[in-house]
Amino acid sequence: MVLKGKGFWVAVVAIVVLAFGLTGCAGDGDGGNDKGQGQAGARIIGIDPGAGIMSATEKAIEEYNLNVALVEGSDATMTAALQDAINREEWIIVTGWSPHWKFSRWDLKYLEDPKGIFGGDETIETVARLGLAEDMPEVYALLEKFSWTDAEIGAVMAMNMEGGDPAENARIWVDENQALVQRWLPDEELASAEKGDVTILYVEWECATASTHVVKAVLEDLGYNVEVKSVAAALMWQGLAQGDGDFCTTAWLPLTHGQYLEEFGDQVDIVNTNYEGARIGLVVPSYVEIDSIEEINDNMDKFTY
Ligand code: PBE
Repeated sequence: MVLKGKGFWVAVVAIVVLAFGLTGCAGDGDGGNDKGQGQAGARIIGIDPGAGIMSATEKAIEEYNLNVALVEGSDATMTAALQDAINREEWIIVTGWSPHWKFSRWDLKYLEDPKGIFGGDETIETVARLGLAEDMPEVYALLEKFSWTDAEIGAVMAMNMEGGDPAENARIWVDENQALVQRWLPDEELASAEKGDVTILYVEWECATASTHVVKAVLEDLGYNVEVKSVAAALMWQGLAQGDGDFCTTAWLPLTHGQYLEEFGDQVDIVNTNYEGARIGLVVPSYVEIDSIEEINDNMDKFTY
């Protein structure tokens, strides 16, 4: 039996460690596709676990009997994965929704959902804590009027997509869009002499980031001191129910946040619809050659992302 010297084993260990280290780095540089480039087997790139679209997707996986894993992440990791897959024309499925800037950045499509798991048209609602109407009538009156179109929220989301600080982008947009902003402003007689502190709760979804910071900028122009707090979806609803925040501009109904409405509906104030025609579903790049969720199982080997 030949015994190797200490130096030999040190070298072996070093090579093994180095090899693992290098593979690990290559994986990271890949843009986070830990499945490994080109490996078959579908998975759905999801977002934060409390998002309504995540529970809807879990339901879809069950109802369509999909043989896929749902990966948790965030809006930001989902769009990074899309970018990464599209760069290589790999087949990828993500949890997708509109309004979102991803549809102006890339050519994408919703997969048909014949079972209707993802619902139909949704509205985005402004929801306040109970008592805000009495405590801050001027703020409440603004919330009753705040609503905008796809083009309007789209313009703000596009600025955020390009980069920069969402608060600064919203400030610029509000300054440049005074015609619309004036229509949201409360009647003069509601202007309170005593302004105060306002806390807006939101989740870091692009649409929510855009609307939250725009309303913040408008309230600041009215003289309020505004704090925006990013939280998990469940904590946004719970926070409003408990009065930890004053309002949010990003409650999706009837389906997406239906479970939260059921739990907290009688402890909050649904103030106004601020956006119509929102939608959630499973989204793929247009080059993916299937059109329906029902076709996923038969094309498993093509989903390499
Ligand atoms: N979204 C965006 C959220 C609501 C806003 C569709 C990702 C959700 O699924 O809860």
